[in-house]
Amino acid sequence: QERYDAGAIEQKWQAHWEKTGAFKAEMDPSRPKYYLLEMFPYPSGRIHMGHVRNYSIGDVVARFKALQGFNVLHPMGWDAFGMPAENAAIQHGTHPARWTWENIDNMRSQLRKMGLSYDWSREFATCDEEYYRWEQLIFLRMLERGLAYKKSSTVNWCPTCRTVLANEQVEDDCCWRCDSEVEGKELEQWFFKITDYAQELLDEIDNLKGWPDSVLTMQRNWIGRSVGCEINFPLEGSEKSIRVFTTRQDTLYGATFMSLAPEHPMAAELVTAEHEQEVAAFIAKVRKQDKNKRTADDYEKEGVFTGSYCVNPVSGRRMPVFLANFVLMDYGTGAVMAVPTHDQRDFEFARKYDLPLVVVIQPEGDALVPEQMEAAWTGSGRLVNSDRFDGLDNEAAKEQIADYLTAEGIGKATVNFRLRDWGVSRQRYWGTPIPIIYCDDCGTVPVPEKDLPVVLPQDVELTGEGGSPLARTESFTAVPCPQCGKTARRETDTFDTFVESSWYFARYASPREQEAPLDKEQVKYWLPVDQYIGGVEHAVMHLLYARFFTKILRDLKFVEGGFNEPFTNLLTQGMVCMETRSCPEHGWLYPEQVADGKCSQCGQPAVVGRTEKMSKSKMNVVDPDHLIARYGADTARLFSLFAAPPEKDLEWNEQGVEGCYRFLNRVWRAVFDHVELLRQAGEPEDLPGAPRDLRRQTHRTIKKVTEDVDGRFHFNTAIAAIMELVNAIYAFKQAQQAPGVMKEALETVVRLLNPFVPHIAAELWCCLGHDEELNSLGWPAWDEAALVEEQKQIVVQVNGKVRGKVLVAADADQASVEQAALKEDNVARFLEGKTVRKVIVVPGRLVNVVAN
Ligand code: ANZ
Ligand code: ZN
Repeated sequence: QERYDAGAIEQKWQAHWEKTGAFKAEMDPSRPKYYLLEMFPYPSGRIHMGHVRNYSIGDVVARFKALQGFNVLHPMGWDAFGMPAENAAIQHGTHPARWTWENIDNMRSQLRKMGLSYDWSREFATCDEEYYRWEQLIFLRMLERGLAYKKSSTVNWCPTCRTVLANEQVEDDCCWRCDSEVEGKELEQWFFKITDYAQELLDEIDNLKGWPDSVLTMQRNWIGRSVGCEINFPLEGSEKSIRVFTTRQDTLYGATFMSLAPEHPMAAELVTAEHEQEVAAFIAKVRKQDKNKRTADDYEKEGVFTGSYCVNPVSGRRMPVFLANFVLMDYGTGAVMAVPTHDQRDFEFARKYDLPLVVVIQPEGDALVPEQMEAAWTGSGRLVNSDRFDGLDNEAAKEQIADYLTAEGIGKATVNFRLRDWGVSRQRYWGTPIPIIYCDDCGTVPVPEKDLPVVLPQDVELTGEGGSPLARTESFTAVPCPQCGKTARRETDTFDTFVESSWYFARYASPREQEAPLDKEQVKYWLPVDQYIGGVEHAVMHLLYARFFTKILRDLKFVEGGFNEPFTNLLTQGMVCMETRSCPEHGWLYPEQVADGKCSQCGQPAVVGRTEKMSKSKMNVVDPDHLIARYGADTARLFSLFAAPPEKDLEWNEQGVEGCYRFLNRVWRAVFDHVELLRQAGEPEDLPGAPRDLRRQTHRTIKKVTEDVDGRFHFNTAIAAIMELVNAIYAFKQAQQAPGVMKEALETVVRLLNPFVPHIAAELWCCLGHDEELNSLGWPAWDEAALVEEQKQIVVQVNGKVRGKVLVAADADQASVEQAALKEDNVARFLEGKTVRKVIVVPGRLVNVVAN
């Protein structure tokens, strides 16, 4: 008998699949397609258990769908631009390109060892010129349509390093390299007009039935539609007015002061000479505060009086104009009418600066008294102190006041979105060059399409100082102006890497297309992605940008045929977690640094800490390579699928892995123990008792696994059912009498295991004497008839009246049915003292006892 040698089997089948092009996808309009995609990895160096889990999940679905007869597209590639490559270059002196390609080679070979059913012929990396050139084209077309534009915006600036920092490079408001305090700096940057699509992106969320609700909610909140009014407040002693955005126009009569963002363009002209110094100091202070923190509820609310006043347009009240740190310039109009009685931030602000409170919403019960309020009343109520609107319910008042403002020309109803345009400029080297040229005479000139791609130069000097190395690379920046021919300068910013990941899924349909970003025919056939799988950390940005780009591609006519939303179904898988362990002397410990619960360096007991997401920083990681070398890819796959449902966190444990390995060995032995017998066996015999029971379990397992996997991803329960079937096979003692039943059961195990552990399944199939490949066989179907319970319920009547029910074997003969009926407790009671004259048996249904 052969031993289960995972390594040898896996190599053999991986080579076989590669040679036969087993997973190569070809457009075939006669067959239904299924496009399965896992979020492509960033080539950071090595794959980790999170990848193993993500790709194992995807691979089950891809293989299952293929077995079901779908024409499956399952591609893989690399999200290859980004900062880590640049950082590695600065720290270790390797070129980002070299670092990236080496990592890709590494990770590709790691992934290959997992036996994933990818169509590798479609592989690409986003740093391929052949990919990003099309991104540059899309950008130029967006520019033509006004969907890309340039405006000034604030970036993180390190005054010491004299460089722009990405958000990830700012730690506690300080530069990650030199620790000096980061400043905001205004720079001209490129933006994509995603706000044009805000309403559509919001509306179509309702159609994304195959997405988790939590993700949809996050997208809704991110888009953040608010319905309210814009209202003009005339400035005292001026023709001008300040415009505010409010969702609470019902509180308008309670507005007692005005709060502007410190960045508000009118701020300067509003400041009176007397307040100039104080205001300047305040603006400088706020500039250093983090925008995201400034608006948080628990952030200290601060402001400064400008010296100017405006007028409440309905109450006529004189309102002092303040600058306040919690008002942001890039939301609404950058100005807030402050209603301290009904807005908590305004309340705190008013208490701090001693500003007046006027109650305008009166809740049911005790009347609010401004002097006694401890917090703003933000609930509902009836209007008071509001002139003609007094007594109205505040929801009704919102509408009526909006109408009134429109009629009086004071304001109007508006909708406001939280979503901002997408800033895509990055002052980085390792990214897609933005195809723009600046000419002193002609201004901003797009690179002509015929001159694409603008290739990212390789010979740059990466020092990490003084901004983007592209800006210092003369051979790149100096370029003749396409319009006048005079020497001009190239744009040296590159795109945010989220741009590449916003359309890669479409490029997989025609990855080698030479004439356009996408081949329309291919896209029409393959897209949308039927099932997308990835981490929930991408719930907002990546998924929203991908949805936005799909609409851009549609509107720019790069695709046709109603391709409108990129991902029909979305599965967000949980994290892979593991216990952390540390030594009082040596800090965090890798699992292999702990032996018998002790630190292997000093022998002190290792302290078991919290179970957390696997991460190198806490050393609670398992290297997939080691795992595969020790147990094989099939065990690694099986464990990541069996240990938890995909959307839940998975806790790593060695015993679980061992258990999966033992199970595969058990399957292996079950086959080899019977291999001779099975080669001769024929169709399953129809024998009562144990053979029929095993048959029934076989078909029930097919049904359960099919239903658990198909669209539900309950892999853990599916695998558990297969394990039970294997137990039943071991318990079956009639293999000699019913070899056909045994054969059916064992072959079913192999076929059901195929999507989960494809190597061992293929090998066992072969060993069972089949020439035909397992993958060409299709997914097994269950036989309804075989599912039927062996026992049947029979109704028992005495003289035509129902007196009881009995369970009998479905194929029981008349005599035994009759006996069982007469013995039934209740029936027996009715027959007491009577003589049975006749027993009529209607097979499978009913027994009538005639007695008197
Ligand atoms: C007056 C008012 C009274 C407000 C009241 C609320 C309660 P959402 O729902 O998020 O859209 N606001 C408007 N622009 C702002 C800005 N640039 N920075 C900070 N806050 C701003 O919130 C809309 C509310 O947020 C607006 O309604 C405004 O305060 C504030 F009892 O106006 B409200
Ligand atoms: Zn610095």
